[in-house]
Amino acid sequence: MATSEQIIERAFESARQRYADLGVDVDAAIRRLGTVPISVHCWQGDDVIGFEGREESLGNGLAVTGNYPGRARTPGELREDLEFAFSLIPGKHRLNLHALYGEFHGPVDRDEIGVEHFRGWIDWAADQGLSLDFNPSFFSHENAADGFTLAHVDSKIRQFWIDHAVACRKIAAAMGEAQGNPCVNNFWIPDGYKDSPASRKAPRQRLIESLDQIFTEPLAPAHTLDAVECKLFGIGSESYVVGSHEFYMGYAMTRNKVLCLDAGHFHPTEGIADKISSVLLYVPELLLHVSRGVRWDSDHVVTYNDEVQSIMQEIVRGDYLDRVHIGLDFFDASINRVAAWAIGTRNTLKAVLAALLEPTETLQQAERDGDYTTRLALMEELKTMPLGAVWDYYCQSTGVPVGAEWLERVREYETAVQPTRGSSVQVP
Ligand code: RNT
Ligand code: ZN
Repeated sequence: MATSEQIIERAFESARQRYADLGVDVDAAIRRLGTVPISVHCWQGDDVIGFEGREESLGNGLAVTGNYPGRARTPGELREDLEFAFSLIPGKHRLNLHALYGEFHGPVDRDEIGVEHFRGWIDWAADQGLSLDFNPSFFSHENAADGFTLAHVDSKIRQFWIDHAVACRKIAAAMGEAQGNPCVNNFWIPDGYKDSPASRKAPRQRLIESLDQIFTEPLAPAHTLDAVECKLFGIGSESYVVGSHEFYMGYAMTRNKVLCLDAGHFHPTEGIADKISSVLLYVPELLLHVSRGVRWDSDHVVTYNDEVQSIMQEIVRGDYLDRVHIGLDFFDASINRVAAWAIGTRNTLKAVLAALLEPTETLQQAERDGDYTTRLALMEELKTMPLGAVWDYYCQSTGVPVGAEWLERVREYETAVQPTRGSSVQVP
């Protein structure tokens, strides 16, 4: 009787033949997939709480719902969960840290943080062979309590956040230097109004001034790249967000910054896939926050849906894999948090694989020839090609669980490791 490994291999052999018939080189697609890092966000692991010892819930429009047991409460627990999550995900990826995840050992305000608070993460990442990305944290803090930070009317508050941002750029540069590749440092600034502003202009003028101050010091692009993330609306900023798409599109273009597009930050029926080929005409690189909004920017776990498939198709069809940093941004506390990472990251990678398994040249030639019949027919046939067989083989050959086998591992982990954790916030 054939072993399950042999069954996977046989299915792969026949899938490889089916794709070859369409002119697709499956081995080349798998090799390319192995070079695509996904920047996995640390904050799914603990509901965006971090290690500052705060007890209060999130602020500034971020909302996490659910109370699934086993939340990581210390850097050690978070790393333990991440190591386990990465063991369920094929390929080599990155870890995206927020500033509030430093190891502070006592009260350290956001404007006082330094590389020393991230030494543990840098060492751990080196040990794991992982690279790091970073984010200043402009939320869940008394200086952000009224919904404004870098665009605040009070110059002292603006200065506090400028100092935080400058400190974060130094940390990101140190991470990049240590790992030998740029640490993408993403700026999301929540500032906005719940109700109709009397001046949409003034906060934008203040924000651009604050940002220009923050970015005065040029840092080596080999160490860190600054990214700016736009948003249309949030909880408590329904009527106006200072850092809108137009604001940051212009900012990134004129200041040579990476633009960050979050899949949940636009009108509910607006996707980010169509934007990629436009913005890459004007900005050098893009950062994506692959996420899933359900009716609003709800940050649900990424599923293998049309939106994610279109995003990856656009990246591959446009030959943009080297100019797009693929990051994740979701937080769900109603399911096992490690499973959330596994589901969202595996789906993102599966969508990259599907895009790499398209006969791109054939489709684009048909289009150039005006043969839209072939274009549509092939795109539809591709939907039922044996992607799953190639994905399973990729998982098997990289030594990670095949199919829903990863869920069994999560169940074991859930019984062996996570129950030892209480539910309260613990100061490390
Ligand atoms: C919020 C933004 C932002 C955050 C993280 C925690 O709407 O999407 O990226 O989710 O920085
Ligand atoms: Zn985001």
